[in-house]
Amino acid sequence: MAFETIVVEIEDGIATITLNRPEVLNALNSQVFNELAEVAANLGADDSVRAVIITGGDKVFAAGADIKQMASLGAVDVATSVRPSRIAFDRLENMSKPVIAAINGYALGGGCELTLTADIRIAADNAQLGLPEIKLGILPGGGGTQRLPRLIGAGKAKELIFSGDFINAEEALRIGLVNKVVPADQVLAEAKKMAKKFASRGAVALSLAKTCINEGQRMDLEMGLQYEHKCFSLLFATEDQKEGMKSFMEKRKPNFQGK
Ligand code: CO8
Repeated sequence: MAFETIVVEIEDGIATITLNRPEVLNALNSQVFNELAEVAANLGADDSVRAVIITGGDKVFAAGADIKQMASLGAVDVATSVRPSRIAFDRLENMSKPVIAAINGYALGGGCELTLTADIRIAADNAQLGLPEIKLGILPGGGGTQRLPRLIGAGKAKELIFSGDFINAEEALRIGLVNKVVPADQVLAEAKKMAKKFASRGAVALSLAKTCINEGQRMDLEMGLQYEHKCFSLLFATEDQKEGMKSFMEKRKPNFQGK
């Protein structure tokens, strides 16, 4: 997979997508979104890929959408143009495998919103996260007003969005915006360790668990419980369920095949 604004590496079933516009702190322009949308489709369809990591490298995750590209747009341009960011973000969020954001340095605006499409966020102790769009006279239009309150609650989300303030990794951990904070030089290693653990689990069960959680957030409790019950029942048609329970009774590790 050859791209210009991202680098994609696959090793032992774990794909790592690295944003690659260091000269502008990985600002996300339409080319980045198009490439992310394409790679998300490719990796989503590749059964040999069991988990995906998205990172900006060891200095910065992403300082937001590309302000220079947005500055001259009119309302009609924004409203009517195909939203490659929406396609990219939806595909990443709905990928049937775990996605982990490994965050070093700034994750701001669209960069922070990109991390919200991931299932798990691991931050460096030097990370700074925030949604500073308000200071540019706009709002977080990459899902920030929707995904952030669902993750951390409306009150904290409003504080971050109304102020535009950055918060450090420790505060991000405290409010549940990130799952884990580690020293800056260990972020990618920690993400790979977690990805490897997820990849060792039953892929169908993990994928359905992700779907239950994601779809459940769009349903009321009763619908969500019914949906969960259908997914739970379905898993009893898989070889992984037979293997998982057999291995327990035989006191050995399961050997899941993802089917
Ligand atoms: N867009 C374009 N260029 C950027 C961006 C950006 N978001 N951020 C940094 N750059 C560029 C700078 O212009 C600079 O380039 P140059 O050397 O040519 O002047 C280079 O990157 C280095 O940046 P700084 O010199 O500013 O570096 P500092 O270390 O002094 O400051 C900061 C780092 C604090 C991160 C600062 O660069 C900054 O405030 N950046 C903008 C942060 C921001 O406001 N982000 C939100 C953008 S709007 C947005 O994301 C909307 C998303 C919703 C719609 C899109 C869907 C996803």
